[in-house]
Amino acid sequence: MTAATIFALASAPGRAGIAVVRVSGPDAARAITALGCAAPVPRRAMRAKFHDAAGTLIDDGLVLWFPAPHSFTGEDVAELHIHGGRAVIAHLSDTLCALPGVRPAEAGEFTRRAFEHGKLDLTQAEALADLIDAETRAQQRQALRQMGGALKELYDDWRHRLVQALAHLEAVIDFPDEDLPQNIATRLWDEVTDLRADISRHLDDNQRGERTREGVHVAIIGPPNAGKSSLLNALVRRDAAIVSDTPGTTRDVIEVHLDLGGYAVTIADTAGLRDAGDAIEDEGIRRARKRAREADLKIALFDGAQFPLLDAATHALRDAKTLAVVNKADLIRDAKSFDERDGLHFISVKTGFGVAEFLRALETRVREESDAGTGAPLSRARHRVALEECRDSLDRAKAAPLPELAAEDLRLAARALGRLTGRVDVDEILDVVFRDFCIGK
Ligand SMILES: Nc1nc2c(ncn2[C@@H]2O[C@H](COP(=O)(O)OP(=O)(O)OP(=O)(O)O)[C@@H](O)[C@H]2O)c(=O)[nH]1
Ligand SMILES: [Mg+2]
Repeated sequence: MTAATIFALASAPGRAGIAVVRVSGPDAARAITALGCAAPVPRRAMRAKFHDAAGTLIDDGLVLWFPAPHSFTGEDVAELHIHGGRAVIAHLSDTLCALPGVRPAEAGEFTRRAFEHGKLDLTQAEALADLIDAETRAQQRQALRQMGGALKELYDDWRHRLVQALAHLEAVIDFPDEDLPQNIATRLWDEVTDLRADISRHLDDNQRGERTREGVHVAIIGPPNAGKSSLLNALVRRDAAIVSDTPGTTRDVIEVHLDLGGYAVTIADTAGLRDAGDAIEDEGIRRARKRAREADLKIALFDGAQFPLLDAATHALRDAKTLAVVNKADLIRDAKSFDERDGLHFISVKTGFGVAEFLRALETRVREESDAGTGAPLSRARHRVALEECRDSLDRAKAAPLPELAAEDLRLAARALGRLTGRVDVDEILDVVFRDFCIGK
């Protein structure tokens, strides 16, 4: 059965200057002819008047023709540029839908076809989705790098090395009496050990890629009335959280998203830490502590009205992932206190004192938690799971009592890598065997 020809609005829905409708599949050429367009020159924007079956004008626009296989999907693709009005888009969609063999595309179907035609692998397809969702520069950068094949090349290379090692092991098993190169077993296990080390290093990246993609989680914690909600509002420049001089104002976790120096950050304002004795506030404080535990970074906010006293419960939560800040610096008379003592940042949300410097420090920490800007960090939990499975299989292979069992584990390891890029085939193992050693003649 031949594939259906699919079409969809490729630009965002709604009113716009221009809308782009993409058509892909074996009937794409017939579809544009049916719309009344002359045969277009490949990859050239051509002026076109689109008509429906009754000959009524739909719109005056452009058509771009990408014949297979040199198109995004690998099939014949036409891009129809029309005016972005609802009536025009609906008229064109209805006309296309009425053509035989043509139907609306399902979600992700163009990319799926591109994958099926080998135009991109799974990591590139994921990167394309990430690029469309990217809201910050760092997310954009990471998605572009991955779309360019950074992860694909890395995983394909590992898989190639593994398949090679497996082929050599199969040779040792199947042809023990043949004239195999010397030390072949030692060499293949050295290669497996090296590969395992490479995978471990990649996994052990402190989840930078995932953080860039999903955002760095920052929790603001501190005693009641320190100005946590005021700081949150200042960061997002709007009244996201209620501020009042009543201690215990914030009870639930309040989350806001912001772009900090190009990095996606989720900041959580939490209930002030104290022995409240009030069931609702206690629950809020339990949530605050939970959020503090789960956060990538913490801002421990102390109340400058109490300074030099630092709240003990907050102080106890300070660790390497904490930026310690004293707010209400405007109430501190002794300006000498502001010397960077104890790693404390002094700010006043009220007057703006020290806030810009603190933001820069926060930005630096967020950058450190995210993608370092080079290399190809793994960006999804799916990658992590598959790589951990691969590493476990390699460990089992190394510990296996029989070469046959080791080979099975290496096969599982290769399959885990194959799942990452969406390529799982076994014939190539045989190919390598016969290319490397002319066994059996
Ligand atoms: N003088 C001074 N007052 C401030 C400053 N920042 C906040 N405040 C005041 O401190 C009080 C408490 O502020 P909030 O932001 O509600 O404090 P919070 O830490 O969220 O308090 P809880 O939600 O109760 O835990 C409010 O009256 C703010 O106006 C500051 O820099 N200087
Ligand atoms: Mg608050």
